[in-house]
Parts: sequence; structure tokens; C-alpha cells
Amino acid sequence: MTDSTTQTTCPYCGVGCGVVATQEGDKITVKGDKTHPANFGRLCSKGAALAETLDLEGRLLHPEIYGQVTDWETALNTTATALNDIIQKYGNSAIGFYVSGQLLTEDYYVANKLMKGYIGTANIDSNSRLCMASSVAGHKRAFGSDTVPVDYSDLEKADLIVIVGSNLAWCHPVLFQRISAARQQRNDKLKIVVIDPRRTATCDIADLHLPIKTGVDVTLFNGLLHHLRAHDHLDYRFIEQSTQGFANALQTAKETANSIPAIAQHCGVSEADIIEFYRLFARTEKVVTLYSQGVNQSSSGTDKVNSIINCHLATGRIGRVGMGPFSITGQPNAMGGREVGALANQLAAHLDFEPEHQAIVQNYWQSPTIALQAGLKAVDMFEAIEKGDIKAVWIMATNPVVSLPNAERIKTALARCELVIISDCVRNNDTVPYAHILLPAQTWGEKEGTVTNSERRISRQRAFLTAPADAKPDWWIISQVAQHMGYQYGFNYQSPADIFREYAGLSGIENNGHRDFDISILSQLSDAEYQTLTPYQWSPRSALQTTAENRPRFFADGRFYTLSGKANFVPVRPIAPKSESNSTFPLILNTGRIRDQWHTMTRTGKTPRLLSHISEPFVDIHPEDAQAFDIKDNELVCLNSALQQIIVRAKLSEGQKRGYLFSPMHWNAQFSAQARVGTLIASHTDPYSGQPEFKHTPVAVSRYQARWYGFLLSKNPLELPPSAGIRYWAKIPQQGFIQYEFAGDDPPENWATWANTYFGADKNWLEFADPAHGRYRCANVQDDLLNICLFISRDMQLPSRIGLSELFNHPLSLTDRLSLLTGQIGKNVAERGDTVCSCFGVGRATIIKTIQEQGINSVTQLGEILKAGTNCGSCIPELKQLVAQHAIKQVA
Ligand SMILES: Nc1nc2c(c(=O)[nH]1)N[C@H]1C(S)=C(S)[C@@H](COP(=O)(O)OP(=O)(O)OC[C@H]3O[C@@H](n4cnc5c(=O)[nH]c(N)nc54)[C@H](O)[C@@H]3O)O[C@H]1N2
Ligand SMILES: Nc1nc2c(c(=O)[nH]1)N[C@H]1C(S)=C(S)[C@@H](COP(=O)(O)OP(=O)(O)OC[C@H]3O[C@@H](n4cnc5c(=O)[nH]c(N)nc54)[C@H](O)[C@@H]3O)O[C@H]1N2
Ligand code: SF4
Ligand SMILES: [Mo]
Repeated sequence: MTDSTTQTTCPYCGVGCGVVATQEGDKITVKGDKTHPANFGRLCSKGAALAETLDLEGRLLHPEIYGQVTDWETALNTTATALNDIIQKYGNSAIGFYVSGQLLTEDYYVANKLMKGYIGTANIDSNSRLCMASSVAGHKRAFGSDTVPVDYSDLEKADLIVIVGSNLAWCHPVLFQRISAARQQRNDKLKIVVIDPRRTATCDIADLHLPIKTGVDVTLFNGLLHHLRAHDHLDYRFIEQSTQGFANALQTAKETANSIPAIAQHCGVSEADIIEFYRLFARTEKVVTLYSQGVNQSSSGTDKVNSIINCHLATGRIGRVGMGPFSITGQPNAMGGREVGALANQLAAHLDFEPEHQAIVQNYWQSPTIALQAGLKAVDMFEAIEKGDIKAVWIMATNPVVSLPNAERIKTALARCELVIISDCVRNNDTVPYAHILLPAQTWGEKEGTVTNSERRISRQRAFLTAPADAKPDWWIISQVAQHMGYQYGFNYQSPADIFREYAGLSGIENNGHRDFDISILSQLSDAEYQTLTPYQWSPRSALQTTAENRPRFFADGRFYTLSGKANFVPVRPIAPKSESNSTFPLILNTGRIRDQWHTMTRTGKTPRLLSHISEPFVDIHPEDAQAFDIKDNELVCLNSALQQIIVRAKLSEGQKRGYLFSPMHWNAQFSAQARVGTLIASHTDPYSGQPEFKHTPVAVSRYQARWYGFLLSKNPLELPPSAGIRYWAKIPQQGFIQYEFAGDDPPENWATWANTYFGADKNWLEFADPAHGRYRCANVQDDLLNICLFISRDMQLPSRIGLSELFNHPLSLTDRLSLLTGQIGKNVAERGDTVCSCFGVGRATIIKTIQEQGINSVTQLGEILKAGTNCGSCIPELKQLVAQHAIKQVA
């Protein structure tokens, strides 16, 4: 490998794909790493676009105190003094850290050490509380430890994969690709069941889809447990030797889900489908049940997890090749955060709040103190901030004003907080304006450390860029603040390797196989070995010295990490979600992710290519519901919950269940006027895990009756005008310009004055006005190049944006100038439609036209003609759907 090539790990999802960054001159390319065991070279659309996200636009480059740029020494002193003052005045429990699965393990470890070993409370929680907490709680209840007993290769060896509450095709695309490939290779012998209220892209490979209502999974899996018993599919030997509590769990299952018609009715799916699922599960030995946020993000999330695990324990399908319950992690280092104990109810290295464990950690750290009890979980922490019990909060690598439930209240809480410290890479997200102290962090490509993926594989993130200006690694920032607080001894790290060795060492202390997590073999790595560490999957201690092939797996010996060594069946009763629909809020809103955006868009929102698949905030609605509420496709709608309102575009979708809506979590104040879906969601949480119910909010939907619509294309980003009753705007970065879509209430008296005021009185405007029809158009050309154009109309009939966008790319001819405002430009440019294949920029309309005109009837043929789907493959499920819908049927 040449000097300019760096092997590192993708910063997005928990699949943890290896990538290779290559620098040739100024050009950086990012490709899949063929040697990485998570992806073997594959990447999804987000990973494939990484090289386009590396510019410094929007970066936080210097420390700031109350909005004033300062140097690091001042920032560190001020932060440390302010924290110490608050501790002195109000006690240590007045401090909270809110951290993130996007920190590296080394960052996470020192943040946890500072809070739990030095400040002395456990008020440190991670955004993983919103993500993995129910799985952690479910694992601990069943196994006595937070152990994920499945590897990715098990997905390829299974005969049945049950995908529950996971849109794998969009959220863990490379795993989806691995499963699709295995299925193809094995002539469809690998069966797939998808359990999800929506017909998602994941259903593309499903043999059976159960579109259940949200929140009913416990009933479905209790019914399965009862069915397995009734049809004699239990593994009594395993139950006897390796588990406890079976009779009780079975009894509860029987009481709550013993009749197929009742289960079908409760879950909102057909009896035939339920029976088919139960039979498939019953007769297939090698089953993996893979699950994600449809399970975790629920007020009964932990019970859902245990209802799934119960079925695997009852059949002994755990700890063997090709089977087991598989909670997949969301963030790149959600698993690493669990390992280092950066949740408020754990200590480091899978140790708990038990006196012996506290002693182990404190002795190892030689720390002045150790937290004695669990701290506040994310939602409670922000309530404590609002109440004034927590006076200082340090937020690292997360954007809670967008991502926490009841998100408007988070603003109130932060506005009231005496001291808000934020470490981030960006200068502006929805949370940053609330910071008193801003600390600039290095980002992906600049920072060094490790992450752990869904299959417990630790991979290195390596730097290939020079960190800009004052940006520093998070571990450095935290260690320096600790040292400035007076804790020199525990934080004298010179490198992430120092931290990693210490952390690995802790996992082996008094372990002897009593605890699942032991990577102490890595505590002796030299700096050079750490630098070249290849992906390492942690396994039972007995496997430490063994090669990957014959390595024992967790629970292979039928032993678990409970006191008795037996796994616990947990009797679980179905509980209804915390709030249900009613006459005011008749529909249920489900929220989640889309294919090409990552969370609050701070990285993916920079890339026109990734915004071209879906460019505006939206809500999916079933056509019959849309009709009932008099809503047409693409119209703007208001979504109201008991808390707030948002305005987004309606998308009619047959894949939506009747009575249920789906809206993405991504859009925020940087990208739209009023689209933070988290503002609608109440902060109901699961009683065991504290995880919020993000997928079940009663709402009302109504058309937003705008009085005017418009769009503006501008070479440069603009401050949007506060006036003209703009109720809806969406910002869509495009190649070479920025597109803004608008809709509003009362229009201004005079559009020309308005445009002049906000977009430059100094500019020479070409204008066209037709007040009688509410139409106004203007444009500004500078040096023969289009600079800005604005189009306003009373209705949604506006000229083609695509046609106009061409004018940003070349000097305008006289004809261009004359026709610029006529609305005729681009009339003949074929509309590409929304981009389906983001790698090659192929739009929906082009694809449909090609299918129809060229008689295409397979995705392969489509790829040969348009290249669509031939690079990362993330769009293949949508391409298949388009071929199925539009191929000209052969008449026999
Ligand atoms: N493109 C993209 N990928 C990502 C992310 C991203 O932001 N963008 N984020 C990453 C992170 S942090 C996470 S946590 C993962 C999340 O990955 P997923 O969990 O796959 O994603 P979600 O879209 O949140 O929700 C998954 C599905 O749960 C379904 N669901 C809702 N309620 C229920 C229910 O009650 N029961 C069942 N069975 N299903 C239900 C929803 O309809 C949805 O399709 O994705 C990771 N990958
Ligand atoms: N409605 C709804 N809400 C949800 C969910 C849902 O399904 N529905 N899902 C929840 C889930 S599962 C998750 S994981 C959360 C995610 O929600 P968040 O964690 O709030 O989302 P991100 O956009 O990933 O925020 C990351 C922030 O960290 C910064 N950052 C990135 N890298 C670094 C770094 O190395 N160091 C530092 N210091 N900063 C960095 C980024 O610039 C960004 O501002 O959202 C949750 N919220
Ligand atoms: S599946 Fe995509 S987003 Fe996830 S790690 Fe791999 S390349 Fe990154
Ligand atoms: Mo997540």
C-alpha cells in the first residue's frame, strides 16, 4: 500500500464497513476495503459518497466562549473552572454529560472515566439510550450480560432470517446485500420474513411480510412461543440444562396469545400469514431473528426483545452456527459505547453497579472516587436540566434538539441551563446555538481510534486528513479538561493507543471468564501494533488465542453469565403503547430513516447526490387515508400531535398501512422551516431501558393551504427572509447552486420590493410580474452567469427546476437571457424525476421511460443500459419495484 492509501472504517452505520481512502494530489477517493470482514469491499450509497463530504464548509474550527473565538488554553481553563465551580456550589450531581455512539471508543472511555471515577456520579448517558438501550436491557435480563451472540456470517448460513422492525435495505445496506447475495447463491433456500408495519425496500427479498400494527410484537412472539409448545417444537434438553423460568414464560404466553384469530386481529394481519410465519419458524432449525428500532424504540421495547429471545431459548437456537437473536446496532460505535460503559446504568468494560465491580474499576483507575449508583438516563437528564437540578451539561457528538423526543422542550431546558458545553465538528446544528462554550472536535478522516460494529468486531478508524485549524480529538479535549480540573494523574494520555491499552486491560481484571467482555489480550499492543491492528472480533475468553475458523462462540456450551449460568426466560405481557389514536389525533405516526440521509444531516446533507433521492421532508400516507383527509400526492400537509406541528410534503404510498403515517427523523432547522419530527413525539419511555417511544405518536393530518408557492435557485447560500409569511421552506444543496422551495400564508404587497430587500437592492434584476395571477419572477445575472432566480405562483404550477439548473453551468446566451423568466426554459429537458440511483444520478422518470420504451424486464438489463444499480447496489430494491410496475407484460 502506498503512503497515500489509508484503511479505515465508515463513520455511518453499525455494519462497520472497512473503507480505503486514497489521496492522489488533491483528490481523495473512498472505496470499499476488500479485506474487511464486514463488507469485503462492498459499500452502500452513503459510504460511496464519503469523499464528497470532506470539505470544511460549516466546520467549527476554533473554541468559542459566549460566541467569541478563543484559544485552547483559555477554553480549557474556562471549562474546567466553570465545572469545578458548579460542583463546589451545587454538588457533583449537578453535572451531566450527554455523549454519543459517534464517539470513538477511546473518547467514550475517558468521558466515562472522568464522570464516574473523578466527578463521581453516573450522570453520563449516550444517545444510544435512544437506540440500543432496550436491547441492552433485554440481553441482561436473559443472559446476565449484554452479549450479542450472532456473527454476520450466520446470516449467510441461516435457513430463515426473521427481520423485525428493521429496514435493513436502507439502514444496514451492506448486510442487506450480503443476505440478498446468499439468498441468490442458495437458490432461495434461505427464507426471509419481514415484520414491519410498512412495506419497506427490505421487503424486496421477503418471502413473507407481516405488516403488523406498531407496538404489538410481544403478542406476535408470545403467540409463536405458544405455537412452538403446542406443536412440539421445543428443545426440552436445552430448556432443562441451560435455562430457567420456562414454565412461567410459557404460561404468560398462553394467557396472552393462544388463539390465532385473536393474534391476527390484535396485530392487524391475516391469520394465514401468522400461521405461515409460525410454521416456517417452527420447522426451520437455523433461524436468525434480526431486529432493530421497530423493536427497541417502544414503551415495551425491552419486553419485545425478551419475547424474541424467549423463542430462541425455547428451541435451543442460540450459540450455534446460523442461528440466534441478533440485535443490530445503529451507530458506528454504539457497541463500543456499551463496552466502555458510557450508559448511566453501567460501569466500564461490562461491569455493573455492584460493590465488587465498583472496587475493580476504582482500583484499576486509582481514582479518587467511583459512582455508587446509576445516573440519569437521557430523557430524565434533560428533564433534570429543565428543572434546574442539573446546572451544567456537556454534549458531545449528538444533536439533541433534533433527536430527543419532545424536542421543543429540549430547547427550553438548554436555554435555562447555567452552563452548556458542546463539542462538535459543525458550527451550526440545532443544538449549537444553546452552547456557552463550544469546543471544536476532529471529525472522521482526521481522528484516530477504534469502533466496534454489530458483530462485536473492533476496527480502527485512521486519519488520512490533516485536522483543520484548532480541531482536536475528543479524547484529547476530555483529558485536557480533566487535567485542568485538577485530575492530572488519570488523564495523562499521549495517544489513543494509551487509552485503548488501559481499557483493554480493565476488561481482563478479575475476569477469568466470568464476564463476557474480555479483550485484555489487546492490552499489550505496542503503538505500532495498535496502528496496524486488523479488525478483531471479541469472543469468549476461551477463544482469545484461537483462529477465527474454529473459535468457540458465545453460549456454545449452553452457559450464560447469570449467577446460575442458566439463561432466563422472561415472562412478558403485551402492553399497549403509551398513547393511542383518538378523534382529535386519529392517525399513528411512525418515524425512522431514509436511504441516503444520516441522522440530522450534518454530513450527508452536504452532498447533492445524497439529497437527490429524497430532497424534502415528507410524510408517507396510504392513498385511502389521503383521500379521506383530502390530500393529494406532493401537497404540503400539517402534522399535528398533542405537542407541536410540522409541515412536510405528503407522499402517497401503498406500502403504508392504513391509519399509519411515516416521517423521517432527519430534517431540521438547517434544512427546513418546521420539520423536526421529534417535536411531535412525547417523551414516553420503556420502564426498563428508558428508551423513548419514537414509533407510535397519535397525530392529525391536514392539507396546508398555502396562499403562494415559489422556489429560488441561488449560486450562494442565503439568509432566508423573515417576512412574506413563509411557512414552509426546504433547502436543497445542488451541484453548483442551492435550491430553496417555499410556500407561505399572506404574500407581501409587492414581490419586487421583497426580492430587492432580501436578496440585494444592489443587484440588477430581470423581472416579470403578473399580479393578476399572483405570478412574479426575477433573476440576477452576474458576469454572464446566473446568480439568483426566484419564481412565485399562486399554485404549485411552477417552471422546471431542472431546466433552469442547467443555466448555472455555463455563460448565458442572449436566448437564455430572453427566455429565462418565461418559464419555457427546460420545458423540453426530460425530467429525470427523483434520483433513484445516486451513484450514477439516474432518475425515476428516466428509468420508467427506459423500461417502457426498451422493453426492459430485469434490473440487470436496466443496469446495462443506464448503469443504474451497478455500483453500490443500494437502489436495487427500488429498481426491482420499478421494473415490476412498469415492464410491459408479455402476453402469452
Ligand atoms: N440511511 C441510514 N441508515 C442508518 C441510519 C440513518 O440515519 N440513515 N442510522 C443508523 C442508526 S443510529 C440506527 S439506530 C439504525 C436504525 O435502523 P432501523 O431500525 O432499520 O431503522 P428505522 O427506520 O428507525 O426503523 C426500522 C423499522 O421499524 C418499523 N417499525 C416501527 N414500529 C414498529 C413496531 O412496532 N414493530 C415492528 N416490528 N416494526 C416497527 C418501521 O416501520 C421501520 O421500517 O439505522 C442506522 N443506519
Ligand atoms: N423521531 C425519531 N428520533 C430519533 C430516532 C428515530 O428513529 N425517530 N432515532 C434515534 C437514534 S436511534 C439515534 S442513534 C439518534 C441520533 O441522533 P443524533 O446523535 O442527535 O444525530 P447526529 O446527526 O448523528 O448528531 C451527531 C452530531 O455529532 C457531530 N459529530 C460527528 N462526529 C463527531 C465527532 O467525532 N466528535 C464530535 N464531538 N462530534 C461529532 C455531528 O456534527 C452532529 O452534530 O436519533 C434518535 N432520534
Ligand atoms: S452499510 Fe453503508 S453506511 Fe453502513 S457502514 Fe457500510 S458503507 Fe457505511
Ligand atoms: Mo441509532
